Amino acid sequence: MRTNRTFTMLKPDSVEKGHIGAILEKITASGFKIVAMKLTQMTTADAKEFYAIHKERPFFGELVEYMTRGPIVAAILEKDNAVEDFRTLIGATNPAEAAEGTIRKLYAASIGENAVHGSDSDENAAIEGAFHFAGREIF
Ligand code: IDP
Ligand code: MG
Repeated sequence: MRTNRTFTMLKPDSVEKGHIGAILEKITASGFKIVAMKLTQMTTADAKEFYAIHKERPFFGELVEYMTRGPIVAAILEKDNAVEDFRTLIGATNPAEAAEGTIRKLYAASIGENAVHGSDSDENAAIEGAFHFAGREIF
C-alpha cells in the first residue's frame, strides 16, 4: 500500500445505528477516495490479532467483545497525507474530547464505542489494510 493511504473501520455501533451512509459521505466530502471497501465481521481471533498492541490494557476484553459483536465496514482510503488528515477528521479517541464537526464528536457514544477506526501511521495503515483485504480487492 502506498503512503498516501490509510485504513478505516466503521465500527459495529456505526453499522447498528444506521450511520454508514452519513459517515462515508463525510469521508468522501473531505477528499478521501475509497480504494477498497466491504461489510465484514471480525472473529474473536481477528480482533485479538488486530488490536494485539492493546492486549495488556484493562479494556482489551471489552474492546474485543465490541469489535466482534456485529458487522463493520472496512475500507482503504486515499488522499495526500491520508493518515494524519484522517485522524484529524475522526477526532480524539474519547468523543468528549473530540473537536466539533469530527466523526467521533458527531457519532461516537463513548471512549470505548467510538464509531470509527483510523490507522495511526503509514506502517500500520499498510499492515491493517493487508489484514482485511486481498490484493485484488484494492484499487
Ligand atoms: P484510537 O482508536 O483513537 O487510535 P487507541 O488508544 O488506539 O485509540 O485505542 C483503540 C480502541 O480501543 C479505541 O478506538 C477504543 O475503541 C478502545 N479504547 C481505547 N481506550 C479505551 C478505554 O479507556 N476504555 C474502553 N475502550 C477504549
Ligand atoms: Mg490506535
